[in-house]
Amino acid sequence: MRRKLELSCCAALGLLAMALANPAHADQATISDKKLMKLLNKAAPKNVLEHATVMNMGADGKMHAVQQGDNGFTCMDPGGSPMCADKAAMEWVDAWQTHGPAPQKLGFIYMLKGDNGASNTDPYATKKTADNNWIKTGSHVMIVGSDAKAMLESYPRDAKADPAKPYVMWAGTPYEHLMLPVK
Ligand SMILES: [Cu+2]
Repeated sequence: MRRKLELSCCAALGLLAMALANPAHADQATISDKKLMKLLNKAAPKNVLEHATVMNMGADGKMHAVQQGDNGFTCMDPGGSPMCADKAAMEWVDAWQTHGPAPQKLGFIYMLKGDNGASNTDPYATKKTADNNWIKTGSHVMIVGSDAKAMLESYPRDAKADPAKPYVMWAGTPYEHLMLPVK
């Protein structure tokens, strides 16, 4: 049976990180490698995708490489939020998921197809509640990692953000990051 999870881009990434770390964590929908490539086509520029490592989850819950890349990007579509993340961004995801310190790096993520929605204030929320400031962002890119701190200072960091404009997500947490709409 196939089930679609409503996950934020970041919750989805975390899920992927967990799946990578723990193959037994197989509680999600799977898509064919072909469909994955089609979805990823809309999530990042063609050239980036062509040279990226592409990961997909099999029915057994294990991640497998659909494509081995050489440009430092990893592309995947956990929970219906296709994305391509660079190396530092993948480290950031891991830190967030394991509640560790955010890497002192700048990471970058393409999400040109948008996300499934996320809490703007709770990094660990997986669905909308009355008070978790759920927000859905269209085509965007993300700047992550603790080296982004100074850059984030000039952007709105309100709990209720306008996703049509650049804003800081998860402000005040170690995992605050910049959301930049591109359309
Ligand atoms: Cu995103």
